[in-house]
Amino acid sequence: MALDTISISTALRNYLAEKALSGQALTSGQLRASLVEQGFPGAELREALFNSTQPAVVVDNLPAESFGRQPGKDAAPVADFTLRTLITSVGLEVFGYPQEKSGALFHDVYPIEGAETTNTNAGRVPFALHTENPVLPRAVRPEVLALCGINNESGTETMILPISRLTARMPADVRAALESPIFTFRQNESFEMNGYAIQRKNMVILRQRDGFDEFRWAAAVNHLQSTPDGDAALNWVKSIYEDLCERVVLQPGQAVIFNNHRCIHGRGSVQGRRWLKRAYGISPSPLLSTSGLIDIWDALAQPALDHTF
Ligand SMILES: O=C(O)CCC(=O)C(=O)O
Ligand SMILES: [Fe+2]
Repeated sequence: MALDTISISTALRNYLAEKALSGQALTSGQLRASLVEQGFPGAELREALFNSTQPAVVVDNLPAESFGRQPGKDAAPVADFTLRTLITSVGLEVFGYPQEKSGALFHDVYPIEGAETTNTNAGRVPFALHTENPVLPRAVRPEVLALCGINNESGTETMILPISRLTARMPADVRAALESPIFTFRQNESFEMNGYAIQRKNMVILRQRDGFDEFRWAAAVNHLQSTPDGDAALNWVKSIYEDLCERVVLQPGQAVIFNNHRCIHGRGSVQGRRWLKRAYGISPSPLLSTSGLIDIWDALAQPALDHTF
């Protein structure tokens, strides 16, 4: 089985390329309305992401970023606009955190010198399957992630596993353990918290919501010790997840968008040049500032949020 792919029309691609470079500042509402008018398949994407057991879609025939740009040095306005288009088209807002990448809304993903052997998106060694920002409460975790290819000379695979595929094979005792509040999460290294580190104890990894299984999974190294049953359940997941996942080599003009509560994702090794752009999407919320930021300190201090998942 491969991931579903939606290929947009060439007329739409040309429209997006022109808008991306027009310098026109559109609100989300204006952009959404113009996408509907142009026939962008936002409703189809939304249906897949929120109402199906395969909540990950590859979008093809998007405008490609111009050649010769360098990650970390040059802007990538076409890729940024593509990500904004995808996320806006499904009714969500692009957002970031002041404590991650200085509040950037669009993140450069490429191998960084000195980080080659880290289990992060800046590494070259395989990056284990994970949920994005699992240490944070659900209300401020990305609901969807979108990744857009700029250069993938290294032919690196992005791996995506819909959780329903995992739970369909899961023994009852593993499920019971993953639904027990016995797991600890800690923050990703990409967060800058004045030297503090967030750790969240007594959390479950798996639960049902709105009729779908949701998963909260740190890349292998970020789960601190659990109980023996918990550790056995973690090992069961790790023994099977790579065999079950889908793999896509994102090329220029291709993107993938997926539900971050209902999929885990990761990446193969990076041997040559590679550059993706990444953005997070979330439903409109009072926690979101007008510039699209969610302050982690504020979110963690909110007594009204559900901090249990
Ligand atoms: O590079 C990729 O394909 C995915 C990396 C990743 O997990 C991320 O940037 O969140
Ligand atoms: Fe990730």
